[in-house]
Amino acid sequence: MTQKTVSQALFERAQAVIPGGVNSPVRSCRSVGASPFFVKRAAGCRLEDEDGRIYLDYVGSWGPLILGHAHPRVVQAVRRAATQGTSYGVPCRLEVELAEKVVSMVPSMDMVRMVNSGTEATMSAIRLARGYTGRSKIIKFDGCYHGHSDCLLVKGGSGLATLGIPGSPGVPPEVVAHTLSLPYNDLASVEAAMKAHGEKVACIIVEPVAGNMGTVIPKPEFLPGLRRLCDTYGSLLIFDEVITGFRLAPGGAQERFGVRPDLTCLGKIIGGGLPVGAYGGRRDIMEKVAPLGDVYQAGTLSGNPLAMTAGLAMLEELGAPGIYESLRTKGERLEAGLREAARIADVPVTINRIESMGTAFFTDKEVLDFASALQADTATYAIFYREMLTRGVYIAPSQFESFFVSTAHEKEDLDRTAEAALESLRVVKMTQRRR
Ligand code: HOZ
Repeated sequence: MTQKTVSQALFERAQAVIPGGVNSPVRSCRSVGASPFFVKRAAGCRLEDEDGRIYLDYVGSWGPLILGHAHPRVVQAVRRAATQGTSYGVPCRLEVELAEKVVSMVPSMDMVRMVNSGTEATMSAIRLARGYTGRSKIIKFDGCYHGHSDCLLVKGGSGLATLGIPGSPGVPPEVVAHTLSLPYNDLASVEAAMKAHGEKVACIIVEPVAGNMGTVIPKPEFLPGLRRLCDTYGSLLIFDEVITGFRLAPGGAQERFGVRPDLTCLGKIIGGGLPVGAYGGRRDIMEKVAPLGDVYQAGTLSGNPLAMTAGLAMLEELGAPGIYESLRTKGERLEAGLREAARIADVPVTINRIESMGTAFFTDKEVLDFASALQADTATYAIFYREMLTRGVYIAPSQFESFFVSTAHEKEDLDRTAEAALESLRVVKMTQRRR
């Protein structure tokens, strides 16, 4: 009888006291027919599990760790802040400094409010859009995921796509009655919906590059088209830049694509690996937020000094010359390695990548929206995931998530990943032949 690994033993214990043994569903690894490994420590682009196995990490805590794990500057800042107290519940200097930094980096933001997660940011931005416009309807896109607040749990990506859950019990139909979900990248359908309901639409919320149905890149006319339609009908455009913010460029997707939303939601990188979210935008809209205005939103841990200092250290570090060029080059190298591996192993793969994020979909078709993402062969992805893990490379345990390259990934790491991909894809090919 083989002995249980420490991770297996921990997972057993976890399942007795935590639903599914995990605090967020995708990491249960169910959809890839695996069980999770438990992390002991992490540094740079590597994770070490409780059994002493080391993995090259392309999940990066699902996006925040653009500088890799335990970046010395971030660690030092958090350490220093912790000795001064871990939560105040009254304003502190670090909140002002991070807010100033964020407003200076994100092109469309005049003001920003800190919250504790991306979910809180999108939930609050939607409330604000409704409060500001006095309208109820919202438009979102199939396969985009904006966290787990009730009105946004319609045809969502990420865990909903991974587990095949279209919506969620517990969300009353009345709560989502005002949510319209449309195909991503399909401007004609947005035009038609706005023609029918535009005067009642408070906002259009979109991931400017989708990261939660796997990476899906907007067609050139998509984001400018959304901007135009919002202007025509007096609706607000909300960019959910929880993933793309500070990743695609210092000013996120809005800088990369030159389209200005009215409100922006941030998360992940803004917290430097600690739990932070934020929403912000035009001054006249943000002035509707309490205590200036009557749209209520609050939080005991909002503006937490440890989180603020981690975010600030990370954003300052991202200002170093050449960071984004280097991230792009690394992204290109990883993509090229994966493409070559797929070509040699003769496995059809469609790779969507932009800058340092992307997804390899197991399909020979273009992936432009949720419907085409769902055409990908998830059974093959599951084999690929397990084979990569065996070779010490950790990719997202779901076809409907993105990979992230960090500044800590070196050329050698990327090349080793390509080698692991080739070996893994050869196994995939053999399995496909046997099917
Ligand atoms: N939904 C996030 C990924 N897009 C987080 C998943 C997790 O933390 O398990």
